[in-house]
Amino acid sequence: MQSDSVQIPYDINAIRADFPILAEEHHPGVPLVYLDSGATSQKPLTVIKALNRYYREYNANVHRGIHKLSEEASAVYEGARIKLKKFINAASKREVIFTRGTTEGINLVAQTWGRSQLKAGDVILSTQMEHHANIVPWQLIAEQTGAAMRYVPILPDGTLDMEAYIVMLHDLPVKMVAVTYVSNVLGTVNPIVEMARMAHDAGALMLVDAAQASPHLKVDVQALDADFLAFSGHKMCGPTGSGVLYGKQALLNTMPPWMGGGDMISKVTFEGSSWNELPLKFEAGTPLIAEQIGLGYAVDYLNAVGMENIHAHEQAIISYALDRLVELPFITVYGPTVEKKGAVAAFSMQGVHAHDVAQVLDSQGIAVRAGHHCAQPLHGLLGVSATARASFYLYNTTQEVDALINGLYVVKKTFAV
Ligand code: C6P
Repeated sequence: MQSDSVQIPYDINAIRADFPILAEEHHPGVPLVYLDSGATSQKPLTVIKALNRYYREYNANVHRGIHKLSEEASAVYEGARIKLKKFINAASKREVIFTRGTTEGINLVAQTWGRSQLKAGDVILSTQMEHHANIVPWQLIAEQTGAAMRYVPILPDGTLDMEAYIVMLHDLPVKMVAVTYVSNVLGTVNPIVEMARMAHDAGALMLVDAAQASPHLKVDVQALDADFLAFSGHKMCGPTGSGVLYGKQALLNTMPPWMGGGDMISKVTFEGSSWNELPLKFEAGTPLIAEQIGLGYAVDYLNAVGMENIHAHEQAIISYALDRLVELPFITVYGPTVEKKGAVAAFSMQGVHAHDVAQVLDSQGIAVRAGHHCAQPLHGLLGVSATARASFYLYNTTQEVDALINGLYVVKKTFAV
């Protein structure tokens, strides 16, 4: 199949022009084919300019000064929070806690909700397809509280074993279900609405790792009925160091703070302290001001393109990529078929290590990720120590998929396999 058979529902050239790095050469004379947005996305000019404008025109600390600069910085920073609230359809801006990203958000819940609620014998139920960020924070708190970790198995097609999930919820004293919305390796899109309903029926809470969902899908926390949901700004056109933890207000109110310091307090004496209102109770110290402001601009950008359009475009790209990859008998692609998959294709090549695949692709201007993608237990189940991964975003084209396929033939020839 050739690339012109796919209809792109929006002006891909105009979108690509918004991302200056895409016009750069990767090596002299070799254009960049960026297929690593799962690791971090590229940034549109509006976000780059927003960072520049903050530092040039109104750089000041927030929530502190009464001078004009600080008031302006505070207003734009809090304005970003409102944009994020709308983006995920939270009921209140108090439910939007700014974090450095998904990892910090999950650690926050583990160390505050977990520390105050878990006890010996309780079960934290995660899955076999999680990123380390949704395993290790729970292992740490399990060790500290005596709670136990269990993992919902995956089926051979790379989807969750929902029957096993139901049995585990029924048989085990599960207090928290910690699940990824979209797997960063398999691309599996999990049925979060159904899983949250089942978790709640069993008396458990649900935390959703939305790191690979918020850039690509319309995330509606009220429709999902997630108790907590964490994501990273840098994967959705925003700056590194930006991100959000969403939590239901009633839960956040009962949780003790995590980090202590400035901004998170109401009153401090030598004898003790009391806490600020939400969300500041969980935002100790000077926050990542420019970064969260930049994330607000990223949300404006994604909204302007339209999350539905982005999703449709990516579905066309991943569908085309999967069709082309199966043409290559020396490639194994992991994860479900396109109906249950996000814009991620992790694969291995017979007889060639993933790092070598990535290196030869890189020499042709094609940037993919290679390794365990911070999902070592999953790779253990797949029976490989590493995979190569192409991950797509709103600016990728079918021509870039063709470049990947041609590049893989070059890899095959290079290693004579
Ligand atoms: N995955 C990848 O290449 P941070 O690092 O906090 O922004 O995001 C962590 C994280 C959590 N969950 C999932 C599903 C993820 O994919 C990631 C980040 C990147 O796959 C970097 S390891």
